[in-house]
Amino acid sequence: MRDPGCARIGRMAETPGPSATRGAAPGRPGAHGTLITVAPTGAEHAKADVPTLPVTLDELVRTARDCEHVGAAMIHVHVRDDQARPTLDLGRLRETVAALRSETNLVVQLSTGGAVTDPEADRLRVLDALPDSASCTMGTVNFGDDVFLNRWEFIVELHRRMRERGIVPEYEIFDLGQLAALRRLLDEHGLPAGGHVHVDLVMGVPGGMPGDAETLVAALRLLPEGATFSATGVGRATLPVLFASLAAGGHLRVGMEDTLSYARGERVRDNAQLVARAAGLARVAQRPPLTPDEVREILGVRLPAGAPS
Ligand code: KMH
Ligand code: ZN
Repeated sequence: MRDPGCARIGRMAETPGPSATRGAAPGRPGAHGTLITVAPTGAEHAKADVPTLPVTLDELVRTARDCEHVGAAMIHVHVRDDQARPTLDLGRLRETVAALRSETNLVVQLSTGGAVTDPEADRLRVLDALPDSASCTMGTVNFGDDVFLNRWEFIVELHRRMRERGIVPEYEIFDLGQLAALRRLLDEHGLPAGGHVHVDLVMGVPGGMPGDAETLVAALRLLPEGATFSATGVGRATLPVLFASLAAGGHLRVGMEDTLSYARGERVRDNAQLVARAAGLARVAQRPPLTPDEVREILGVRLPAGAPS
């Protein structure tokens, strides 16, 4: 039997017309304010090269508190092992989710993207840590000199398990064709947990879509109707994407996962510096930072079944 969500999704999957384009205006849910997500660590940078990168649980919790204080509402988390290497160890992920829940009010999102070398089984197991939200990348993309592999069956399995557990996905989009894949996913497998579609446009990865205003606008007409979106510009795309997203009624993801340079010739001091800048610009745009509880309401985030509160 087709999922009850499919009637609505069937309409979404039609070729986007003028009404989908109109949806890009500040009429999107939550567009009176700005969801600021911090992505503090990632899987790519080495602690030896970036000594201020938060890699221990203590460093992560301290960063999370500082970022919440200056306007973040969600945290996108990659964890590291004792040698500061990326890991998807389930015990460590559970401990991290618990610590962030007890020390902050942030919406806790775990990465299922991991590092480019992580096997699918380990990436799926991330969901057993029962975060509020998890990333779900909508296709394979060249990633610098590497390949970030996301097969169709794997994507469907992530989506299915998140629905089962009540974890709200953030669909990560590295290239425009991945928005067509998102429409197919929703059409064939129904709305995600929470009943709302939220997308993050990850722009400026070498191998993916460029990080500029024209490409962001092109992405908007491919978004499912009623979806919200954040945008992330990697490296030198950070500021063009931030301004374009704010102007288009979108939300922001910032952090040291994506950005290590604050200005020409100036290294980022810490994640809170990037969040504070995003929050200041969001206020200037008359779209001040949304609180974590406002974000829960917009994205449909509830504590996943079985998760310790
Ligand atoms: N580290 C990248 C290979 C995600 O977190 O879901 C993938 C990534 C996306 O960062
Ligand atoms: Zn990530």
